[in-house]
Amino acid sequence: MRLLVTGGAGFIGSNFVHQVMRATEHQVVVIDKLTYAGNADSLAGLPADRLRLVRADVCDGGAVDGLVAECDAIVHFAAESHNDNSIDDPAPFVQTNLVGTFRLLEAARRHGKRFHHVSTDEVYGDLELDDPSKFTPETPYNPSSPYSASKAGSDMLVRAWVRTYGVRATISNCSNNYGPRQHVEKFIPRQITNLLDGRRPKLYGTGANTRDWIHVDDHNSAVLAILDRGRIGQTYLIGSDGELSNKRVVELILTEMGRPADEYDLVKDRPGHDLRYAIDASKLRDELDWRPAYRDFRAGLRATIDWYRNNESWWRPAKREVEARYQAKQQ
Ligand code: NAD
Ligand code: TDX
Repeated sequence: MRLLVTGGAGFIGSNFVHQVMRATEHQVVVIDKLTYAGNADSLAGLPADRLRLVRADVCDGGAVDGLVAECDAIVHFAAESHNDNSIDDPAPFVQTNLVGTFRLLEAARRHGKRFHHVSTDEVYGDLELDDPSKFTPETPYNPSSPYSASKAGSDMLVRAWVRTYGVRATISNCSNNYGPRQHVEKFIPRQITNLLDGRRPKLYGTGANTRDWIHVDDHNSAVLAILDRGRIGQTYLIGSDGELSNKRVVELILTEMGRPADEYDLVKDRPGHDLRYAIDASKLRDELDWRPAYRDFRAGLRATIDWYRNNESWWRPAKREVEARYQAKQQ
């Protein structure tokens, strides 16, 4: 197959391309705008005869049309992805996440191509800490931030293009990913690189907010399973039962990096901060027989810490500016 991977120079997209190269014989074209979040180095060393990187904007209808015409299937990762940035300036989120998805859907419709849309569990809003329920594909949409609202809107566009135009699309909504090549603005890489720089980890609010962590390779193996045998028009939730409070994650990072578990700072909370996410992935497991490979968060975290230790040249250029912006917001 010839896959068009949007956002393939970002965190999850680049790990997806690595996995496709390891586990399949597909050809890949990456379309990526290389925003602050994209890094061509994340694709370094992959076989040049199977991979092409095109620097273009998914909102550019002409560029998108030509690339979609040449592929068999589109896997759509490209997005503005950071909640904090969406609170500071929502405009690029509305543009890339809504208009970009619209352009891709129109091209998929014109050329009759298979489309997989990568989305987030944040479209469902949040759960109480003591609520025994988890998100399912039937949970009503209730997004909180400009980021999650723009992703919710993009999911709705996909659903409408399936029903009205018969576009052969699937959607996945995944929980929080961790692993190599994640931007230092995000929670886990920020704390690891803070410690490598001799700074203390920063927890928003009280640190009680809870996320459902999944290794990025497990997210991507699920995307490949859906692309291979998912039912058209269906939504699959991706998660691997990895619920942990932010405070617990910071304590684990500190311990794994040889520091006392209480050496962190509590900083200003995120406005509208979602309390808890939790995924029920039984549809994915039962229908597609998917299973996560990473069952031990602590082992995955250790490997992630090692990756940041060993790849300073990858993350160093972004670190100073990211921390200056957080500091200006007292975060
Ligand atoms: P990321 O910010 O690391 O990467 C996004 C990539 O998209 C970057 O390479 C960037 O250059 C590119 N991009 C941005 N705007 C573009 C545009 N207009 N045209 C072309 N390329 C553009 O994000 P990520 O964490 O890898 O997330 C990828 C996808 O997965 C997103 O759709 C996100 O909503 C979804 N998702 C992320 C998580 C998570 O935990 N990170 C969880 C669930 C779903
Ligand atoms: O320094 C920090 N301290 C802190 O306590 C940062 C950067 C974050 N946090 C908290 C906020 C969240 O509760 O940690 C949690 C995780 O934060 P992020 O890494 O910003 O992720 P989140 O907002 O949960 O969203 C992520 O998962 C869902 C991705 O960024 C989204 O793209 C994805 O859709």
